[in-house]
This record gives sequence, C-alpha cells and structure tokens, in this order.
Amino acid sequence: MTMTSPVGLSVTLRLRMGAHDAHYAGELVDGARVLALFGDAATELLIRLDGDEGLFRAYDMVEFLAPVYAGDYLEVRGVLTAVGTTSRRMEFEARKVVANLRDKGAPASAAGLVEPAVVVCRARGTCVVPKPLQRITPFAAAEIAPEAILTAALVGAEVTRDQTPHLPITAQEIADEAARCREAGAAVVHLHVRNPDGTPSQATALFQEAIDRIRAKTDVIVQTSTGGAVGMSVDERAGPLGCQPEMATLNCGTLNFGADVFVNTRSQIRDLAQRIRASGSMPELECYEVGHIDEALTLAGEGLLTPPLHFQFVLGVPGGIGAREPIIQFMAAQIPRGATWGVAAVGRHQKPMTEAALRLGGHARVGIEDNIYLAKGVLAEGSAPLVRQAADYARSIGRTPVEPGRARSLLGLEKGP
Ligand code: KMH
Ligand code: ZN
Repeated sequence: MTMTSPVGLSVTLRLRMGAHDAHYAGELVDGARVLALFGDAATELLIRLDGDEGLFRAYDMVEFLAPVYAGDYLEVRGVLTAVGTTSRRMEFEARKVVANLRDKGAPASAAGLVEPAVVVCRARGTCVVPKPLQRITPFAAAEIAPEAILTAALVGAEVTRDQTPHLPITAQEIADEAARCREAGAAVVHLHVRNPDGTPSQATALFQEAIDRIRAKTDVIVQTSTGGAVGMSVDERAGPLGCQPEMATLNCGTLNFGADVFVNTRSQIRDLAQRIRASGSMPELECYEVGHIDEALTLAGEGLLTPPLHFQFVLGVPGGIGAREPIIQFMAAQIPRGATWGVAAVGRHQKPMTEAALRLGGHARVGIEDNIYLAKGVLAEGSAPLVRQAADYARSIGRTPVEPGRARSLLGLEKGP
C-alpha cells in the first residue's frame, strides 16, 4: 500500500514578494498577503484531494512571527491533518528562505539565503468541499492500492442459532461456508469453532478437524482466533495454535465488551504473542481502541512482533471505540509504513465501515461473527452474501478483492497452507 490515508498530504509553494506586495512603510508586506498564500496552498490540497477548489471556511489559529519585506522569498507549506465527510483540516507555515540585505553600505540589490529559514507565519484552518463537488473517487488522489483483502468471519463465539439459522457449527458446515466465502471474494477466513451443542470451544482437535475440512475444499488463509470467548483462560484460548495455523489473532488490550469485559492483560498479550510466534503463525493485531495500537507497537519494540505488521481495527463493539470514518483515518495514520490494516465493524456498522475502509485504502472483514444481517431486517444466509456485498462494493470503487495467493504476498506470509 503506497499510502494508507490522505492525512499528511502536503504541498509547497515558493515565491518572491515584490514591491507591489509591500503595503506598509519600509516596504513591509501585509499579513493578509501571507494568508492569501495559505489560501493558495489550501486550494491545491483540495484540488489534489477532491478535484475542486473548495472553500476556506475558517482559521482557528494565526500567528505572525516575523516581518516580511519586498524582496523576501517565502516558502509556504500546507499539510492536510484530518478529513471529514466535507471538511478538510489543514496546517500552514510560511518561512523566509531568501532576503534582501537592506544594509546601509551594500548595494540595493544585495541579497542572500536565510539559513536557517525564519518562520514568519503559522496558521491552522478548515476548508469545505460540498459532497456534490467532490469529483475524484474519494481519496483516489492519495494513491490507494488497487487490491483489497477480504476476510470472512464465519462463526465467532457469541452468535447463536436462535439468532440466525445460518450459523455454521460442524466442521463440514464451516468448511462449506469457507468455500462459499472464497468463491464470493474472501482470501482469509477468521475461524472460531463450536462444540456439537453450539457453545464456543478453543479445543485443538475441533480446530484441526475444521481446518482439515477447509483445506480439502479451498485454499483460503486460515486465521484462527486466540480471543475465544469472554472468560476463557490464556491456555484455553491458545488451543488452536496447536494446529500451527497460518495466521492467528492477537487481541491487543482489554475493553468493555457489551455487558462483559474482554480481558487481555499486558502479560497475557505478551504470553499469547510468544505462543503465536512459537507456532509459526502470523499475528493479526486486533485493536478495539487507539491505545491498543500503541500496545502493539510497544510489543514490536520489545521484539515480540516482527514486521510486516497487520492490524485489524475492530469498531463499534459496545464499550469500545466508535464506528466512524474519521476514527478509521486516525487509526490508519498511527501505524508504521509497510504495515497493513483492515476494519471489522460490528452490527449495523459493518457495511458502512467496510465501505469506508475500502475507500480509504484498507482491507475489510465481514461475516456473521460480527453482523448477521445483509440489510435492515434481512438475515444474511451465512457469511458469503456479506463477502459478496463487500466485493461488489470494492470493485465499484476500483479495488479488486484478491485471491489467497496474492493476499499471502501482500501480508508477507511466507508459508502456504
Ligand atoms: N469473541 C471475542 C471475545 C478473536 O477472535 O481473537 C473475541 C474475538 C477476537 O472474537
Ligand atoms: Zn473472533
């Protein structure tokens, strides 16, 4: 992925202040002239982002820090700091890089470089581009990678057959569903298993049976859960690692999880990270809060995770971070270059957040673990229709759902199934 978000997009203008810009005595350039340059930088950012000049709505901070004279060269930089539905937040800085000498003894034309450059003005403001004027496919200008990895969360630990008759329970039902999801565009299946009575299990033998049956039918990447169900011990949760899965989840922090608490203490996270590494699996870093990203980065700093890192932002869990587009942008902006990210949003948030993630250059997870409805009041007949819906949307904005082989190389997964 060349760029995960347009946040950070910058433009630079450099130009000379002439005698016509000198408004006050002593050839002093007025501050409004510098603000006009900030306006031009903002306009270029909007053109690059939206294909429209947009409107400057308000400055919320302006600081004039040094005088500007005729003959000065100014370098003006504008940076995009946040993108809302129509609003675009920016920061600006103007620096004097060349100045006329203005020395009594020197010729009037004497000038030189200003080193280091002097900051003459800083500002922060908000521009607006109304939706109908956003001509460019959102964020196309930010070089969104064309390929997208779709993950199908087939089973989960919380959904019951009372809620939906389309929940797969037996190994064969799970394998059939995995194959249907692969057909619909999924490259990865996020796997939980159930006991015959439908209750959640992390038993190695049950996972092995499901994985064997999946392998007999399809080539998807199998990503086993190490989250299991709320209340399970770390030993129990680590059961599927006995199958040496290609990928395994690593939950990066504790949170309120509906009426429960999903406990992942710092020592438990480290314990599971070590067990995942020992099993030869690649961790998928599940982050339900911004701080969980920092915890994952701390683990990487401690040498417990090895890049390339793959993050899953889990949004909309009651008690966890909200499911809103600016949250995705913010979370995506926190991860290091070379890392990949996806979004898994729960319930009614699944469809809009999947679409937002795909627009923003991320990957996405759908499936009945997180959401049982295809549309309002319409139960999804398994996870495959949800995958198909996401794949259709991806293609409609120019992104291609990849096959498992390509997903393996995008994720940096060395070993195959
Ligand atoms: N069932 C949730 C408590 C994971 O798979 O790692 C945890 C979960 C995350 O589903
Ligand atoms: Zn899960």
